[in-house]
Formats: sequence, structure tokens, C-alpha cells
Amino acid sequence: MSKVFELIAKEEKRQNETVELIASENFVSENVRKAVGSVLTNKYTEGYPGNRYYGGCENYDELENYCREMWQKVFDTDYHVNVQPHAGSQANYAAYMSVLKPGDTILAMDLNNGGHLTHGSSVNFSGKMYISHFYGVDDNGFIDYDGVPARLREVKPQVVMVGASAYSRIIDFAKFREMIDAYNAEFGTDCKMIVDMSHIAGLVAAGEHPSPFGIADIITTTTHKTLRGPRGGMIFCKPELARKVDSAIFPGSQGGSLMHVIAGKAIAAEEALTPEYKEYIKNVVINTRVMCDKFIEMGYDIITGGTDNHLFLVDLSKTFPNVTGKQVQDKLDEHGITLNKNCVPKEARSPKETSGVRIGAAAMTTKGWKPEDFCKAAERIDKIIREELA
Ligand code: DSN
Repeated sequence: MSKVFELIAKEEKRQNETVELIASENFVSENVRKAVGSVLTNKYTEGYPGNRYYGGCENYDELENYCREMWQKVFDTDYHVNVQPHAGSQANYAAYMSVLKPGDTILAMDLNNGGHLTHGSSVNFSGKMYISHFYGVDDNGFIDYDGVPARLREVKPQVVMVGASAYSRIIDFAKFREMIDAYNAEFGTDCKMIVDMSHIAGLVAAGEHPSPFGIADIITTTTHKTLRGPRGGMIFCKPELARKVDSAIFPGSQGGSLMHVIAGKAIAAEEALTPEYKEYIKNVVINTRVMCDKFIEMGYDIITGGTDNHLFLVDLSKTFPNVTGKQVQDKLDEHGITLNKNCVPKEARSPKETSGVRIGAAAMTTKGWKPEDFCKAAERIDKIIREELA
């Protein structure tokens, strides 16, 4: 047997035998895997439906159009959609490129406060190509909406990026729109609002989080987190930005599209339209809250004191000042529980150590876990931290 298949078998075993609490991961259906492993990987399809650079694309044209229509249905929107981004980073790259020139300014959520590398971090293209400034969270861990208008006036951005990879509360998209509109009116600018809904896209699809459609100019997402599709990205935009967004993906930043993955994205859209998916997302939100409440009951400090979505953040800095997020992550790995270390607001440690961990319920809810299973897992984690680390 090829070494590759041996490793795949080992990984399958790992996924079957461990508890997966990484907030950005999930388990896709057999059908998504079938599509992604299909013969569609054999073909070059540079371009867009009806306008390809290679012959033999008729099935791909139909598939890509179908995928686009299905995702418009999922989000009940007439926004234009591009399903070709290879990943979330590529989606954000093209989203910026469609409305910014190098050297323009973006305002985004600070990485240490729950933002993302592609939201202007100095070690990422977004912080190298653009001048980036940040907003953050208040002393209770909630987005500091009141501080945003002053930041807008101060840094005069061409784009405000709204979204997070480690934030457990509802994001008020309408409030951001209002503040950006007021800034544009005051300065005669045309600052665009981009929402990166990668983490919460499944909740938006199921009506468990307010939708950014009709509010943001551009919306980016990954397809593999709460949307439970294959690893990949998508961009939605107001119809007037369609040409700019499409050309920022191809030929701007990508070549041939991954049609086998686009097929998987189409399957995920079909699945997201079912009543079972809506029920699943409801359960994700319930399970996350129950597990979070269990940690609070056991004396843990949770950023914002709770959760509204599929994740929550445990701040160890006061309760276990000598225990780092990395130690918890590594120790839990030994016990077959997978989660990730995470910076906390006002983090004193490096991102490689951290003072917190991020916990999500999307993956284990897919595996059929009920609230009581999440409570038992919280108790196990607590026991391991107290007995083996504190
Ligand atoms: N790496 C992802 C996460 O874990 O949130 C974001 O891209």
C-alpha cells in the first residue's frame, strides 16, 4: 500500500477516535467527499462559464452556474457570487484587490482581539500591501463599536473589514454600516464594507445569526467551517462589483479553478438548504452554550461571559495564571481532545504560547453529540487542567 494511503487510514482513525473541538473544523458528508474525489480534478477550466480558455468545459459551465445559484438560494440573496476562491485567504485577497490599490488603508478587527491574519496582520499580504489599522474589543471582550467612529476619522480607510475568527458574540453588521455611511457622508469618501463571515456562515445560512446580505458591499467566506462543505472559499458582492471581484479572482490572483472542489461546494449548498441542516445549526448553538455554561459553573473565565454562536474563548490568565494555552492544547492532545490555543484580549504571552483556548461545538455536533456529551467533555478538560497542569 502507498505510504499516502497508510497515512490517510491513520488520520481516519484519529478523526474517529478523538474529540474535535477546533471551532473552524467540521466533518463533511460522504457526498461532499465523493464530489471532491471525482474525475473533475482532471480538467483545466480557467475563466468563467461561457468564457473559458479551454475546450471541453460544457459540464463545468453548468456545474459552476448551478453551484452559484444554489449558494444564492442558501443566503436568499441576489448578490453576485464567485465560487472559485481556493480558500478564505484567497477570497479576502481578491475582495481587497477588487476595491483597493496597494498602499490604501484598511480598518479591521485586531488579530489579538479575535481578528484574522488576512485582516491586516503585518506578517500577512494584507498588512504588507495595505496600510492596516485596527479596532478591538472593550474591557468585557465585546466589539468596541463606540470606538469605531473615532478610528474611522483618524485612519481614513478605504475598506472596513468586519468579521472575526475568535469572537463568540453576535456581530452587529447594521451598526458597522451606519458608522461607515456616516464617515463616508462626512468626508465624501466611498469606504467599502467587507464582511468575512467564514466562521459564522452556517449560522447566517440557518437564520441563527443576523445576515450581512443587503448590508455589506462584499462578503467573503470559507466553505469548510460551520457550512460543513469542502475546504475552500467564496465571495459574494453587490451586483455592481461583480466584474471587479471576478477579475480579481481570475485572472487577478488565481489560475485554473478547482472544479472538483466547486462540485463539493455545490453539494454543501444542497445540504445547507435542508431542514436537517437548520436543525443541526440550532443544535450547534445550543451545544456551544451548554458547554460554555458548564465551564462558567466550574469557575472558568470566559471572554464576554458567554457565547451566541458556535465557539467560546476560555481566558486562563486569572484562574490559572501559570498555565498557557499551548500547554492545555498539548496536554489535551495526549488525551485525544483537540482544540487550539488562542490569544486573549490584552494578551501578555506570544501567539505561540497564549493565555487562552478556543472551543467550538460544530464538529462534534455533526458527530451527533448532545448537550450532556459536551458537559462531560468540559468536566474531563477541567480535570486534566487541574490534575495535570495547574
Ligand atoms: N484558521 C482559521 C481558524 O481556525 O479560525 C481561520 O482561517
